[in-house]
Amino acid sequence: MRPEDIIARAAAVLRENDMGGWTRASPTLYPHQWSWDSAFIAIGLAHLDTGRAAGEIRSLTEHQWENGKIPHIVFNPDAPPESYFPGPEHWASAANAPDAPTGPATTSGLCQPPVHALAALRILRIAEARGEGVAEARTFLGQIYPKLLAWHRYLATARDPEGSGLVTIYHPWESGTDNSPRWTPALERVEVGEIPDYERHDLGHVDPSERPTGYEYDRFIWLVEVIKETGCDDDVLYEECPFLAKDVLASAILVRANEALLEIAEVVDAPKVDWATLRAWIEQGRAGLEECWSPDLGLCTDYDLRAGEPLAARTIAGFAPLIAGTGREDHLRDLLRILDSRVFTGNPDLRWPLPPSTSPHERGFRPRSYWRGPVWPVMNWLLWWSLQRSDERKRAARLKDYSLTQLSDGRFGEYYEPFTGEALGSDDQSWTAAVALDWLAEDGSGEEPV
Ligand code: 9WN
Repeated sequence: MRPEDIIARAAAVLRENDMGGWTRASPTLYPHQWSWDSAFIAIGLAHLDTGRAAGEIRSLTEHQWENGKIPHIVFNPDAPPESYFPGPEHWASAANAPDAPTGPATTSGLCQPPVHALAALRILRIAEARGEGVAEARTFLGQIYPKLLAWHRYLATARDPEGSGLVTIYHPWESGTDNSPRWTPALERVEVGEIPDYERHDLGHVDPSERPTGYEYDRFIWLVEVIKETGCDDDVLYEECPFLAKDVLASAILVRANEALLEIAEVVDAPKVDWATLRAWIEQGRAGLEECWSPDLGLCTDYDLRAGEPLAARTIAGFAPLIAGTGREDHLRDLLRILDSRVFTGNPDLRWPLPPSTSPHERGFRPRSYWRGPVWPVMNWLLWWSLQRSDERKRAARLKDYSLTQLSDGRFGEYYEPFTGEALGSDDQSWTAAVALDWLAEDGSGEEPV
């Protein structure tokens, strides 16, 4: 496929998944609105229509919880009950949680990594680069700013009562990298109680070898039961949730999101006290990530708060300091060395030198299984964006070029087998189409100066 054909197909995928003001994550497997998907989708949409991109974020934040949480799923009231599990009926009891929003649409009680402020700022920058819709984009930022500030405040307080600068999660779904070996030891420590009978609709859409196992799903569903039982109460979950972990990838994204929000604060002329708060959160986030450095792996590692020990695994999340654009010079050098090495993109058996979600050198590596090995275009985008910002332009360009080669099959797969390049999971995945649009944008917005 030529670049212009990729652009046309990607735009068609987003059109097809447009549910009228918000975008489903994919046509069959994921018929609802997912939080971090929407942020990436907005970045892609901005190249087609900045107003529609703003609408994507706006519609998501209409379902923000009273405590500031942006829910991980906003359920599509028109999706049939058998389309996704756990769906709105399953989460319905969480709708009675004191902080849950009122209104017809139900949400899940979890959250996902906070990419939203990055997307919101990109909408303005893209509008500026195109010379179109700038005033509207500024108005949008004015409206969205307090909501994003409340969201970040929730993460910095309820999800970090220790003031460590690191985001706590109660469920692997909150990390967005669900069955990654990052979480295996913590998940193995979870004792499953009584769970309702359930049917996995995902297995009707995708080959089971590409999805999490039954062992993992039982734990996922048990954790949902525990979380619902507490009314999604953060204080209680801190005491009782059998899975409680510090997530370095979400924390790195939060550092960048706080930087973006600081820029937005300037655009909307927010009170100076907010600027100081945002700066403090950025510093705290950087310091927290520094604490998670593993000299043995040359990567950053998550932390299991329940067991009181680091979760050592060679996964894409280990590049968190690079994503946050922070850390000691020697650590950043180590990260780049590991990225280029056989542990990640230098593995000679790879179809393209693109980072597998889990290193082929890791014990839990499975080349077809979801976050245990496949290459995820959206993660390539995040690394590409971070490399550019760290002035690693050559590496960034290489990552982008190979990613586009991968996507020239026109399937817009959710993830790809690292050795064969086969598209896996869902086809026509919205965020894959969105990042392709951003990579191929000719308005110069992707090359914004650091
Ligand atoms: C559970 C929608 C989402 C992504 C996640 C990805 C996957 C859901 C699932 O799909 O998770 O939230 O059912 O597997 O892991 O990152 O946001 O694309």
